[in-house]
Amino acid sequence: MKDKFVRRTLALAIAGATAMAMTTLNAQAAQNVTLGHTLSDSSHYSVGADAFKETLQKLSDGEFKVTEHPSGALGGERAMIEGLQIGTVDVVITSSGPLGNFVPESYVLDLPFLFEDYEQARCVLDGEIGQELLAKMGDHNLVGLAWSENGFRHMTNSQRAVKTPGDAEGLKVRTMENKVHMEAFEQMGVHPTPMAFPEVFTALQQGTVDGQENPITVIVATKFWEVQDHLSLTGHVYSPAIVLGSPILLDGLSEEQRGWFEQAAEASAEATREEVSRLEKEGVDMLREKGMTVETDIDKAPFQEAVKPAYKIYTDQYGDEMLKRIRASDC
Ligand code: EAX
Repeated sequence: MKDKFVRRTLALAIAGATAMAMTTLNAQAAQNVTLGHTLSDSSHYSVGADAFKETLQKLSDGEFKVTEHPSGALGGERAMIEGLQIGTVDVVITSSGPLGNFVPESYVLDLPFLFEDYEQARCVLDGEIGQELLAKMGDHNLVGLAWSENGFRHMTNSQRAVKTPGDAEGLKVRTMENKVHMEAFEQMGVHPTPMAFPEVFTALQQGTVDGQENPITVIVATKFWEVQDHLSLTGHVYSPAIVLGSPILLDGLSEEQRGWFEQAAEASAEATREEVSRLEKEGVDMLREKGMTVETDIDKAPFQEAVKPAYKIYTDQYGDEMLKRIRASDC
């Protein structure tokens, strides 16, 4: 009798322990993927993060679980790219802003007035040139998963309406930590102040800088209307975004698993581009409603002329091969 009781208790205990072990195993099987970006959870990057998450979780049948960290919770874009290299972050959606510091080949994309419209930019990035640049990330301890999108950048400031480079002269403008952008703005006569994105809102609020430049998407998602009165649709540069992965995570995966990450990044880029296109249409009206004055009728020629020396500075340092190929492409 006593024996039977002991045996039953033992059997129950073993069953319980096995169930617990199985639960732990299952929990371990879902590997967490940390995804970071600088924009709010209502932004086009967040739409892209959702698509990444859904696609990866679905393709891997729950083997990977994605946690999104928006609003610069993991730091600015430069810090997050460093995080990918040392493995503290797994996936980052970032503008090309600080990318050239790590992968100089990407600077060509930051040249002002390089692309005429969204169609051309997307076509180049999706084609041979874009794919080649994506593969280059691998030479710099990063994994290029897909080109996504931030949008054409426009200038905002708290001081005055800007219609010509002359109007912008003397303004203190926050730029990304990107030397091609900084040189271009310097040529325009503004005082470029490089700064990580998470610091920008406060810098504008406190008047450390007069203005900044970003696509409609970012101006909307960051509520810059609260600290900026004037918007000029200068469209001075196309701002690509990229979905980057950490080699520390991705190099350890099977080919199949890596394929899931690539497909998730492509789904992310597609969803983001759709959101950019939508906001490009609706965002300007919304910013007007929020009280910004919007200069839509900008003659781009004098801006283009003003930033020309940036091309020479770029080609002197990096050559003109890539630039020529982009210009000669069918896009
Ligand atoms: O990637 O730094 C910037 O202005 C970027 O456009 C922003 O972080 C979104």
